[in-house]
Amino acid sequence: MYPQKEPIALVNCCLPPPSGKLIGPPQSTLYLASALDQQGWVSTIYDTSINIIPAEFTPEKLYQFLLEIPERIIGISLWDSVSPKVILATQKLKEKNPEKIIILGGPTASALGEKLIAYFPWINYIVFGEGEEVLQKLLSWIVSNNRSANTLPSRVVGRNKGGIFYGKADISLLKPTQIPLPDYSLINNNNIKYNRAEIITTRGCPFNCSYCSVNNALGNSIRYRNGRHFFEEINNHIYQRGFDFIHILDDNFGLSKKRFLQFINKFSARYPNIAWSCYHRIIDMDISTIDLMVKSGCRGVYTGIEPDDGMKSNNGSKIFNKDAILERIRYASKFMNITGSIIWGFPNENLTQFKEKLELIDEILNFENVFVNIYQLAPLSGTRILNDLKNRLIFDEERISGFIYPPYLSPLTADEKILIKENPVMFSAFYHEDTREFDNKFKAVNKFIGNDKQYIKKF
Ligand code: B12
Repeated sequence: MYPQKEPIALVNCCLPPPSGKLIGPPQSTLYLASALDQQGWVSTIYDTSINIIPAEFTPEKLYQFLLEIPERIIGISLWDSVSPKVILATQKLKEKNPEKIIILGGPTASALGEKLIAYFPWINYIVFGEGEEVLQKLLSWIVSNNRSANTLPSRVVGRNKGGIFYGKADISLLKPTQIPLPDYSLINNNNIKYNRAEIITTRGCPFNCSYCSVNNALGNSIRYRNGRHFFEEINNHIYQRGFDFIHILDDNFGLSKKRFLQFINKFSARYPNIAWSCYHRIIDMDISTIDLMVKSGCRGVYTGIEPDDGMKSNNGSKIFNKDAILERIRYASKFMNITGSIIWGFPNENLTQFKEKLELIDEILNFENVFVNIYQLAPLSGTRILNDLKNRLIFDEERISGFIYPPYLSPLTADEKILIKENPVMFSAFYHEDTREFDNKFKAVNKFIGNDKQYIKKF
């Protein structure tokens, strides 16, 4: 018999970054571990991104990694980029150790839900959405003697001998201030490997961009943490962990202008010698906002240069507001790094719009301190664009988006390719649109960037 509250493993199954890249502790598993800790559950965080090197990241290596985990219950954060590896590695793990209990959560688990259990019967539970409260309820349920669907949270799907069952107990979204602060003592001796302090000050996104999958896990509305709550976290990074740079992970930190300006004022008053960076829509960064950002220590902005940043044309499709984008990047890049990402390969993007994107990149790269990523569209699970494309997707290992599977990683194994080909619904992010227009664009991009799947250029 297992005692009540047995230890649990939390695995951040993230693609390992290339060497030299800045990396922060995984927020997802850290939040989960901190919430579990408050309820008396002991968890250990395992992170593939710091313990496996990119060139060795194969399903077999992941299996070996999971095999060494002593805990019986293993919760894994699932992302599209790693899902073939996780599926193959957990299958092997369950063959070797059938008593292991596999729980999948995170972006891909939230998007695919019960399909994962139906297709891959060695997976025991799927958790949809935020896990802080749900996971401890699921764990209590697993170790209890009274296991009825009525007492299982409705955001859990499970498998037993009778097939798939759904939790029925109501559970609501957490208010951000109810969520315990990430407790960095829980990453123990791995602390040394994480070289960037990161925070996220919101949960969810009010938009529904066709290519983005954030709403699946965190909801289609935005919930803000209050300043007191997240400044306490910033304080810990600076005074307990010794960081002098804070990277803010919110998808669009400037969404509420009022809140953004409050942050800038408070930050510069409290920490005159600490720098920060964030994700921000470039179109919302007018000159006076940029000045305030710079004054408060902002040294980097990551921004999507997307059709969504443009204005509507007469026929309703999105076009670039090119001059406004250029003006903002020209000015901001005098004071900070600007990393722009452009996605190409939208089905409704005509060749003229596509060429405009390439020309814009050329112009942006004339400025100093500018980096550009050119990404092939990856139809992520649970996205609107996948819904549009689902009947005309094709898998070609030479044309996998570098967004989802960068070229510095170990090539996909034969097993992974078979799995992906057999299950387009589950692994759509590795596919692309099967049209001549896509091929033409693919060739044009390769000509432009010189055959480099993940293009990053700095002047
Ligand atoms: C930080 C970040 C990264 C970091 C990774 C940090 C890490 N985990 O090690 C870096 C920069 C390396 C990165 C890379 C990539 N990312 Co990224 N990233 C983010 C970002 C901005 C924040 C993630 C975060 O910390 N969120 C806050 C936490 C609290 O939320 P959460 O992670 O969803 O976790 C909660 C729940 O999902 C759930 N949960 C999560 N795991 C588990 C596990 C269990 C067992 C349970 C029960 C519950 C559970 O509970 C958590 C707490 O409530 C998100 C966008 C976003 N706002 O979330 C994109 C996002 C997660 N990334 C995304 C993508 C596509 C990528 C890349 C594939 C592509 C790229 N080039 O960016 C790579 C590949 C990474 C990989 N894992 O293989 C997509 C995921 C899509 C998908 N379905 O896979 C997102 C949603 C962005 C988007 N716009 O679509 N990313």
